Amino acid sequence: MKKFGLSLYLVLDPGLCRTHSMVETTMAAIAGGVTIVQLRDKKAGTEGLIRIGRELMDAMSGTGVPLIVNDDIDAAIAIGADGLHVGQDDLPSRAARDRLGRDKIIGLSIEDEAVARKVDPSIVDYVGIGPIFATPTKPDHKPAIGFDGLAELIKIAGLPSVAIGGLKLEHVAPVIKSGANGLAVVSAICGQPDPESAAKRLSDALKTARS
Ligand code: TZP
Ligand code: MG
Repeated sequence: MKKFGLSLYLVLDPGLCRTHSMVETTMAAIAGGVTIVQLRDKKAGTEGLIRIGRELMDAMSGTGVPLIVNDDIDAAIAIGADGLHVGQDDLPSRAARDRLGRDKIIGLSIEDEAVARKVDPSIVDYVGIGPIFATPTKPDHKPAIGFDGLAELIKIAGLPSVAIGGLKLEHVAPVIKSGANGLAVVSAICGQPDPESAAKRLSDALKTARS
C-alpha cells in the first residue's frame, strides 16, 4: 500500500472549488502541506469522476500524496486511485477490499458508537470521524459529536483517524488533543481565496499542536 499520512486531509468539493479549479486547489493545497486528498463529487457520476480523477492523478504524480475516491469503486479502479473512502450507505468495506486488493487504502466514515464497534481493522485502514460540528458542506450529515464524541469514537475504533465536519484553524489543537491523527477539511481550503496559505496555516497549527 502507498504510505499515507492523515495529518491534513483535503476533501475536494467541486461546488466549493469556485475561485480555483479542483486541480489548482489541490496543487496549491499540497504546496501548503496537505498530506492526502479525496475526490468527493456527489453529482459527477462515474464518467465525470473518472475524467477529473485522471486529471488529478496526472497533476499529483510525483508529489507522493495519495488520491482517494469517495464512494465510487468503479471510478477508483478506472483512475488507478490510491484508495476508496466509503460511508455507511455505500459498498461494504469487505466488498471494497475484495475488489481493490491489499495494496489500496480503504477509509470508512463513522458517526456513532454502534458503527465504531463494527469497524474491522483487518479490512479498513483509517476512519473519518464526525461531524464534529454541524456544517453546510454536507447538508444530510448525522448529529454533531463534538470533541468528546471524537475522543470516544477514536478509542472504540482503534484505527488511525481523521476528524471531519466544520473544522477551522482554531480546531486543530483540540482535534489533536482528542487523539486524532489529523483533520479533514473541505471549506477551510476549497473556495478560499488562497488555498495554499489556508493549507499552510492549518499545517503550521498541526506542528504547533504536536510540539
Ligand atoms: N462528512 C462529514 S462532514 C463533511 C463530510 C464530507 C463535510 C465537511 O466539510 P467542511 O466544509 O470541512 O465542514
Ligand atoms: Mg459515501
